[in-house]
Amino acid sequence: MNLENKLVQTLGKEVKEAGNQELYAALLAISQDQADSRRQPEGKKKIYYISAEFLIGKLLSNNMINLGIYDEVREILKKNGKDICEVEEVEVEPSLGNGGLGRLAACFLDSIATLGMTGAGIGLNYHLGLFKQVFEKGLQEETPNPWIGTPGWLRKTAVSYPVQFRGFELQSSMYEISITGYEGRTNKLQLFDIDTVDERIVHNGIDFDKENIEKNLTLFLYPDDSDDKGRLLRIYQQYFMVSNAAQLILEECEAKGSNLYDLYDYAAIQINDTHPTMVIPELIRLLVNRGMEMDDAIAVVSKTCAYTNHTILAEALETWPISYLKQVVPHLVPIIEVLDDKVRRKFTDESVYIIDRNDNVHMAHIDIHYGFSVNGVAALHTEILKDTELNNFYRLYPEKFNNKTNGITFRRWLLHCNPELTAQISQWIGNGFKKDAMLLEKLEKLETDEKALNRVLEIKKDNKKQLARYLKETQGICLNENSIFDIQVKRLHEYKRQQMNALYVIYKYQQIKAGILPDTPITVIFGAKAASAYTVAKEIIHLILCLQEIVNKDPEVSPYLNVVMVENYNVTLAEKLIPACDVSEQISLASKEASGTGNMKFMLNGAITLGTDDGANVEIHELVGDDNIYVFGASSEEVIAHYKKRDYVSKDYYEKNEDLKEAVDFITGDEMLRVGNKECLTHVKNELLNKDWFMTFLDFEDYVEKKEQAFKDYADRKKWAKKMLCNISKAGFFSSDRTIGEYNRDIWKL
Ligand code: 26M
Repeated sequence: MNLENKLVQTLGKEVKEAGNQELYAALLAISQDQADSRRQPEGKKKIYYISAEFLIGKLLSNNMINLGIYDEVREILKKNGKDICEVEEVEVEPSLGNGGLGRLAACFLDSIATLGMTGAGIGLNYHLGLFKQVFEKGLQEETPNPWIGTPGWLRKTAVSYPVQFRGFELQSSMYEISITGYEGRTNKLQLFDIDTVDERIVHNGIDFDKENIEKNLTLFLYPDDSDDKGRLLRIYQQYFMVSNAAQLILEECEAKGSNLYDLYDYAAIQINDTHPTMVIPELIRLLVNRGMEMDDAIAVVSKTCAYTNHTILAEALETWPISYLKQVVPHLVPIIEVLDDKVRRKFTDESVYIIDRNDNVHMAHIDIHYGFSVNGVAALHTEILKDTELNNFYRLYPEKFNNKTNGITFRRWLLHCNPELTAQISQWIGNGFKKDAMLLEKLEKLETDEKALNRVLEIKKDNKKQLARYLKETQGICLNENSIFDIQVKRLHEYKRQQMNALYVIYKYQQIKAGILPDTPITVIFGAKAASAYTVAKEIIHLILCLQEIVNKDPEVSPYLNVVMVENYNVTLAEKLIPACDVSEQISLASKEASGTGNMKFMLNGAITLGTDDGANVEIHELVGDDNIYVFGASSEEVIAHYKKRDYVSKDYYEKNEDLKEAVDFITGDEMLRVGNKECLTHVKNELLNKDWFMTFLDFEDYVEKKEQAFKDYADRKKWAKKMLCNISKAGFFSSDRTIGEYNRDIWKL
């Protein structure tokens, strides 16, 4: 049956007569059917990607693209007076991730299915996801983000396992979401849950009783871990996730013929950061329960599990007091003690012990000793792990360490989010790049083609108009379409240095006030959620919202400079913002951003990076060369040396640089205090003056200089278009298909 008839049949009425809600339901049903029909037999070995986060975004368009029916559906709708974009709006985005780590997991699932590999994602079914961000009186407030609708992509299965905690047992329910690859196979994202979770216990924003595990276990992604109850709940979640994973994996492998001594011939388990680390002792426990000798169990599990590190920030490396583990999962504690004991017998260096002298369990240490692979997520990051952060482990196990530079799926981050650019690229170089991203290099030859350069600029202009329309409709925000769109969207964190960008805004505001006007008007756009217990991060949001108020309402300044902070930045908004971006802000303190993946998405869509030599920016820099990126700031070596010597004093820079001093003082000046909260603003300012742990002041001068250079260069449209084309043509390396190919070649070996 052709697609249009099928749609009419599913709708039970003519397309013309259907509302967007009905169209969404019908297209969902059709896509589900087609995805199901692409389920192929499983290969002998399967990759299990265990992750506490899968930030998958809306699925309708993505799935229709991957199924090859998107263009036809769009035409059918159009013919009937319907707009596919409005149908897309009906879907609620699942917010099952914080940021880069969760989005990476989602891109990986797409690539695993696209490359035809047998694999599954395993995680948790958070009913209310991460919080939804609303701004009230210049401050971030958090509200629940319910996403599980009917109809939806999530399907309940009959699969269920018992999970033992101290004093009680919970029975799980497994849910599934089909992951269909681009012209590829269909795999599953398997999310575990319990039937007794009760959304009604949430009140007053996102508050709830942290101790009622039967009702709260899978309510939210990572509840507040600033207090003990929140941290305990997190251990409940993590163990629930991995116990289900372990039971599922053993069952599936046995069904395929494994005798469990050869588990690693049937399964590769990728541990995404340390959140799933307890899968190691849990698997050992289950194997011993089935009669295996402890040493054999440890050997088998060690050949099955591989660990990915996503950060060097000490505060983000998980350690759990052993007393917490005893409270939640006492049956794992003896296993962890055996694992620690073996380490102590073998090595004298205390820093590699699993349980330290304060009785804290270092989760990453379990992964490194009892996994067969440890990888970082960008070349620089892996080098820093080997040379400093994990050097003591690298010297013990050099063969385990390897790099896997992150990647992004081009289906979502080009084909779906930028259809105009995609169609144009297809016209220029054919469709091959959709499966082999390196073919984008063919665009290089167009860098001298005047018509092509103009077309690239025209597409960017169209995307800026579309973003302007969307933000007007959804958030009441007005954008100057003729301005430079300078965008920083990512989680709010001091190391990512949104505060440095805010200081630039103040600097520019003061310049304009003094009559020094930019060649082209500038719009600085921010989007960021702050962790609910992260006070300084929330104060930085307040700072930006105050600047938005002051700058945009100043008739002398607003024709030249605008500040916009979008509310509730998420995958859906990213898909609109990124194609419209001119300058991509990637300004973390060198050595602190493990990789970044937004940087890759912006580059692919023709934005020019303004960034430090950090994370994957280093690799972008190498690919495009000095002329097609704006790099500034101290190198990672310099930064690491400052930390070592403890010789960085932010006040010295403040005293020396007049522009910086004026910008910093502005934070608590009269204009700000008229619109903002004195306590908040004073605190931000004092943090910078007295701590500035992420060395904003160190890089400020160079940042301003390179940013001014970029804005000046923007006026030479032809030269700028060349830079854009260069960035697009070199982005192929950052396809997650490449990354997953490497994981499979070096680690999983499917
Ligand atoms: C959050 C709040 C307060 C203190 C620390 C954190 C925190 C920071 C980093 C928690 C976890 C962190 O690491 C995990 C993570 O999300 N890492 C990101 O992983 C992405 C995918 O590999 C990378 O692209 C990002 O650079 C990296 O930050």
